[in-house]
Amino acid sequence: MTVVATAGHVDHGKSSLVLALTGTDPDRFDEEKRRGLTIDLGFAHTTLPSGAELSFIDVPGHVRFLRNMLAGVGGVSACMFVVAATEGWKPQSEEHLRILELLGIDAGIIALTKADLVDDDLLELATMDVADHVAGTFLADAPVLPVSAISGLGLDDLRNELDALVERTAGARDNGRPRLWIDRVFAAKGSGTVVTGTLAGGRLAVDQTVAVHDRGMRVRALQTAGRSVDEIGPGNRVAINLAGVDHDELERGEAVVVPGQWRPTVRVDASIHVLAALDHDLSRRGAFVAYFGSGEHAVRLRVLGSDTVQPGGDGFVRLHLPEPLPLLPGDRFVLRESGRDETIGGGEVLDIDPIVRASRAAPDRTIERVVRERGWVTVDELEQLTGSRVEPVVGDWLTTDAELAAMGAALIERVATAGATGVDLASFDDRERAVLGTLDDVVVDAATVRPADAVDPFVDHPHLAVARAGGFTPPQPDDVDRGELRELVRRGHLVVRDKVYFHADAVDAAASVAARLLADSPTGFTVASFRDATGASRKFALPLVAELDARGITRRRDDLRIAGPRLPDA
Ligand SMILES: Nc1nc2c(ncn2[C@@H]2O[C@H](COP(=O)(O)OP(=O)(O)O)[C@@H](O)[C@H]2O)c(=O)[nH]1
Ligand SMILES: [Mg+2]
Repeated sequence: MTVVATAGHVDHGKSSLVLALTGTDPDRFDEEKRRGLTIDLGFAHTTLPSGAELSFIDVPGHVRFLRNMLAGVGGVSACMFVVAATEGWKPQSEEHLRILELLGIDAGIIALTKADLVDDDLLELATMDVADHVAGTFLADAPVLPVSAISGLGLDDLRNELDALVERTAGARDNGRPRLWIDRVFAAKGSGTVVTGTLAGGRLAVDQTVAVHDRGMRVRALQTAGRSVDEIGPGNRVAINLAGVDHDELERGEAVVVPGQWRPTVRVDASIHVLAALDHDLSRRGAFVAYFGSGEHAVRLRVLGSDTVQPGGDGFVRLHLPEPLPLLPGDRFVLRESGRDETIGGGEVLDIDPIVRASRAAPDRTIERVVRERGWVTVDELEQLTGSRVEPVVGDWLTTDAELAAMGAALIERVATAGATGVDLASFDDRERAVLGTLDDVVVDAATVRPADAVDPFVDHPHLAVARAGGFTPPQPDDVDRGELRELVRRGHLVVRDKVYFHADAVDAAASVAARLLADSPTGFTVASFRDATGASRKFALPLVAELDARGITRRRDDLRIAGPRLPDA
């Protein structure tokens, strides 16, 4: 489905043309029918000759209802621009064209209505008049079709041109991030709250949880073009029946989104183009309203860089919104001055969470800037900020080369200072741990980080397990390389005495045995009683006792061993 908005001066035949093309009168309200005047948005859909589906959003042309016009064109990608051949270009033709341009709408066709009321000469004049006014705009090459909603003149050609328009209008993008700016809210008999809008950015499905602001609700039913559907993709007019919310709790201008995918914001940096026809500069003085999506929001603004932007000029502004909106870079807006009731200009959101002071902000749409300004940002956070998902640099994080190098150096320093004892892994935060994993100069084992050169490569030597299992009676390490055996001893993993290689733990255990024996008989113990206590033969008991003597754990007095200065507690 392609959604097309009408545009053009009041009374030029927009609503009549939509009725003639679709059979649906877009003027929905009694007052509209009575006055013959569109006040609010109207909706109608039709199937084109090719079979393609097209939805119209019919907007009011009267300047007094411009805010409703803005709500209608906020979500469309193409327009049907209407100019009455009888009257030609009028002020609201001009303002609507400017607004469509500011919103970045880039496809459309022009219907020269009321062609039944003018002769060929006038028709030709009107055609030239229109061509003059759209020169240099996105409508410069658009077909101009004389039509009559009354006589039916040109309607078949118009339908074919609408088909061609649908063909050349880019399909809606699916980023897995649906957003529907609400343009109508009502209570439907028997089913409760219904909102309508043009779905963009992703799909919605029945039973899905959605949110407006931070309030959760459930999609109870979905309709498009009058049909019920279980699921609907972007680019369609959609009516959502919502469970869990009352119709008077919602209003036009709010957005239905999926919770957690957005970072609603009250402050954005944006580009701004000021209309050339404006008779004054844009400065912070004035009461402004900004139109985002289908909504109208009173905003405060500050021009970034210089203090003003001249008519016809481009600049940057920081906008302060009264309520958080789920925006992303690339969203377009129109800025009006409410006091003077005039359109100032419009632009594109560049940063939804500006963190640099306004005096120094230089917004653009690059990911690099967002990363640079923050130093560190997770890929999830970046997606909320920019709508783009990119590969992390380290862990879940993105950062600059300089930040990464600085943190790496600081971590190496911190670990080196701790030396071989190392630093508890728990004392590093998420980001530091991710960076530690990339450093060659440090080693992370279970819970400790050590300098790589302080890590003992012999701790896992296979013979250590054999020696430990041997306890007080270890096997001879005949199969171990002599050099390695020397290292194992030098590093304190093995203790050699009288050619027996004990595991260091066995010597500690022997010290405990000695302490126990001396607690029982403080006058001393014999090698025989030590042998009985350890269960080791004399061949092993003698070297063990000799080692204890050498360490000052025991001392020899005749045939007895008595307490030495290093005897542990029993
Ligand atoms: N003769 C003639 N009258 C038209 C045509 N289109 C609209 N009108 C009349 O012009 C008036 C305004 O039309 P409307 O569709 O409400 O204009 P809108 O304000 O642009 O929506 C109505 O009285 C219509 O009947 C047309 O093609 N030919
Ligand atoms: Mg109308």
